[in-house]
Amino acid sequence: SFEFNSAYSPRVSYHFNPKVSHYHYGVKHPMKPFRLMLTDHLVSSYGLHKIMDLYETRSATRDELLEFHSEDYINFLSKVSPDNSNKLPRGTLENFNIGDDCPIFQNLYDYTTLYTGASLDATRKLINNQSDIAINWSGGLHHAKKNSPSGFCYVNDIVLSILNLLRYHPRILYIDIDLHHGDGVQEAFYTTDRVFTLSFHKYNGEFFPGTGDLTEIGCDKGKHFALNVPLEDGIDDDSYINLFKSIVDPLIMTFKPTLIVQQCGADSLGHDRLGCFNLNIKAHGECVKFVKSFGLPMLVVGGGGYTPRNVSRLWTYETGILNDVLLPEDIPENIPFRDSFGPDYSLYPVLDDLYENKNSKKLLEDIRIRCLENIRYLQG
Ligand code: ZL4
Ligand code: CA
Ligand code: ZN
Repeated sequence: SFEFNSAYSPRVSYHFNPKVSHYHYGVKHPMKPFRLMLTDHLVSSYGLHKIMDLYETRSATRDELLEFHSEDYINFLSKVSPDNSNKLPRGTLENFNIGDDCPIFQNLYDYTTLYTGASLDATRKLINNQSDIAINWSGGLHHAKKNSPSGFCYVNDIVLSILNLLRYHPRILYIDIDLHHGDGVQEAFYTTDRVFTLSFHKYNGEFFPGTGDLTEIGCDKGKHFALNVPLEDGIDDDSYINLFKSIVDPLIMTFKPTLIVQQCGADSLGHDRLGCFNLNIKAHGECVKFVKSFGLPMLVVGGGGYTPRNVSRLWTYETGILNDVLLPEDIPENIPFRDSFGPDYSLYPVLDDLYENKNSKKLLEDIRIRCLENIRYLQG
């Protein structure tokens, strides 16, 4: 049902546990784990599951979470429930940043260990050199901190994966194309020169999480090993792709990572419920294709994305890209929930007609120049 693009195909593994899609943050909460089920159905209806190594993933263990998170916080996460949360000592929920963004829901701890287990399984395949590219669309929860959840993220599966990869890889590049700043990952590796963190995001000092200015470049040994690309509303396909390539290319050539972790948050698409960018699915995918073209091992994770039908379209399209196959535009007939993809039934409907592009040519050029200056420091 699809054409292969090239003779060489990387060994791709796909890590998923369908259980992860059955958890609920709350009826009106924008984060819908159900989007992961929709993605999995679309991936398999395109036949992609036949050309990848598929793994039904395990749950992460408590000890694995403790490699980054504090014991107090993990004890709290594993014991708290909607039934006992009102009986905790005063201030406990506030202390752990529990609220509208990060609510206590039924079996919360099991949810966190499931998406984290999938990232750690994917990481293990890369470490054992049994995959060139390992995918976990249920991961990518980049805001979680050592002591607390933040922005819909409870456990930082990315930080935990990178900590494991660092045992075998001297230099890891982290690239985050979620609409939001990858603050949790940046913070965890802010003082090391072995992990370079790069995030593209909406930034005005107010927009969540409030960090990600160009001036945040790392400190101590990690100085110049963090880079932020703050953008205004409405950025379009060409501006984003050009900026992305003109930063990522010299960065890879200079930093020379031995592995790349890419967070592919889908809230940078146009028409996202929480979004303000104008990206089409093909443009987002072009950034993944470009990173892949360097031929380095990759851990690919999901992240944000609040219009479930477009999240599943995007991650299916990107699963195709990572397997070097071009998927036909028409959504296959045999898929459950096919109605979600109407009336166009296209894998990449037009999403770019919504917001005015507030990123002037001059602004983008200034950002590019300042980013390239930062990258030049790496040569020492
Ligand atoms: C909601 O409707 O900007 C949560 C969150 C819950 C349901 C019922 C409660 C209604 C939008 C968001 C009141 C909600 C008030 N419900 C939420 C400063 C804020 C304090 C909380 O993609 N209010 C906080 C987090 C961001 C803030 C974005 C992105 C994650 C990721 C990786 C995290 N928090 C203002 C908002 C709703 C809700 C509606 C919401 N929260 C939108 N943006 C935020 O980077 C996965
Ligand atoms: Ca980002
Ligand atoms: Zn986001």
